Amino acid sequence: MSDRPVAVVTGASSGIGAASARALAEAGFEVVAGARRSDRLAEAAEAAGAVARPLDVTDPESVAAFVARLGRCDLLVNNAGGAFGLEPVAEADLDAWRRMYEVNVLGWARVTKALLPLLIDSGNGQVITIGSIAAREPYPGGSGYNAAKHGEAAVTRALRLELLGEPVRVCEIDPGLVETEFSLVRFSGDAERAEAVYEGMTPLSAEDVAEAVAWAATRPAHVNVDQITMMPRDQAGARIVHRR
Ligand code: 8X3
Repeated sequence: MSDRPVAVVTGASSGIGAASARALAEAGFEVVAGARRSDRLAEAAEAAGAVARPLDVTDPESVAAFVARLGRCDLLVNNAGGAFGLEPVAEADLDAWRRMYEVNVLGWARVTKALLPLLIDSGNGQVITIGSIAAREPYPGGSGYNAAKHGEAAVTRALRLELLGEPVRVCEIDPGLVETEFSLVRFSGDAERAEAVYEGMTPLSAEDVAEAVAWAATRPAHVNVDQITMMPRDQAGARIVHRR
C-alpha cells in the first residue's frame, strides 16, 4: 500500500457505499471496499479505483479475515445496512426486525470494534456512519427499521463520547430519500413498489450523499462534523414529501 490514508467502506458494491468509495478515492484515499456480493463489488471497486475485499458484516469470521489483511485504517465508513419490509407493528415480521438489527447495529459494532485499534493508531482516524432520516423520525411502517437505525445512531453517538481525547473523529450522516437499491431490497425485489417511493419527486442520488462523506472526511483533523441530516428539496420530513 502507498502512503495515502486508508479508507474502509462497507456495503460498497452499490449505492451510497460505491459512490463514497469513488468520492474518497478521488479525495486521495486508498480505498478498501468491502461487500458480500463479490461480482458487483469487483465491478464497483474497479470503477471507483478501490481495492475489493469480501466482507459480510454479519459474520464474525468474515470481519476478522477482512481486518486481518489491513495494515492501516484512517477512515471507516459504516455504510452496510438496510431495511426489510414496511409493515406496521401489528403485522411485524420479527425475523426481519432481527435481520435489520443484525446488519445495521451489530454489523456496525463488529466492524467498528475490530478497526478501532488501527483507527486510534493512525493518529487521525475517523468513523462515519451512514444513518438515515429513519434514525431521527419514526414513521408508520418504519418501526423495525426505525428501531435499528435509532440503535445505530445511539451507538455512533456513544462512540463519539467514548473517544473524546482519542485522535478519532465520529460523524453521523442521515439522508432522507436517496434513489438506490434500498427500496428494492426493502420490498424484496418488487420494482414497481420501489419505483413508487421516488415517483413525482427528485430524490437525492448516492453521489449527493458521497459528497457529504468526502467533505466530512477532508475537514482538518481538529474539526469533528458530528451530524448531518440531508434530504431532497422535495422532502421535509420522513414521510412529508412533495410530489408533482
Ligand atoms: C432510508 C430513508 O425514509 O426510507 O433510510 O427510511 S427512509
